[in-house]
Amino acid sequence: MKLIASLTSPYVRKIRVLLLEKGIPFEFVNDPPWEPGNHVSDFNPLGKVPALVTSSGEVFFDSPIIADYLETLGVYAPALPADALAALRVKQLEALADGITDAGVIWVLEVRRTAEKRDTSVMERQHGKVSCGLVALEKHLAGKDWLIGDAFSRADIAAGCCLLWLDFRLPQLDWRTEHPALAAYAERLSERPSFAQTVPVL
Ligand SMILES: N[C@@H](CCC(=O)N[C@@H](CS)C(=O)NCC(=O)O)C(=O)O
Repeated sequence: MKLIASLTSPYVRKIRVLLLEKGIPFEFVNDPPWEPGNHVSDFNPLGKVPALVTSSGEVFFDSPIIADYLETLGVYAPALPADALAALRVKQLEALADGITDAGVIWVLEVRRTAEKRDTSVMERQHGKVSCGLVALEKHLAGKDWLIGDAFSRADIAAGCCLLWLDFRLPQLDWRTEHPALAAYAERLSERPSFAQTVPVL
């Protein structure tokens, strides 16, 4: 199994964490999609990472689909509940965490434009999505150890990758001051070996 990937993508990190949590061996192919001459579109026509090439050569993208595929392998520990509705609730929170990351990515890309090209209304709109998303995540956590029930799930993997990516790319946001419960949760997640082994590298 091969993961077409980059060392900084929060979506790639979700899959790396999941593979490590499940103990599934894989080849990490570092092919950043922003680098000229990359081969990502050979695997994903959208030119985005992650893409997973299975041992039979089938390709899956994007990260929630890859995560669903990994669940079909039936490897312990499951990151999704067996019950379909309970699984949907986990995926709903995964979508929330991924959505915060999506808004953060648009915001970062806007920040990187030159001052005369930068559209502050785009930055404000995405900032709003990140802020509302964080409030919603904290509400779901509600003082518990994990987002859903009493078990670590894909929702926690997505939330951890999102929160730790905000630290990495948007340190000016300082979300930890406003969300101490989420900050403590992110700290706990970052101590898991799967997270410790996948810290973004520039
Ligand atoms: N929804 C996708 C998002 C993937 C994504 O946007 N990946 C970024 C890296 S962080 C990418 O490859 N961007 C390249 C591009 O947009 O051209 C997923 O969950 O896999």
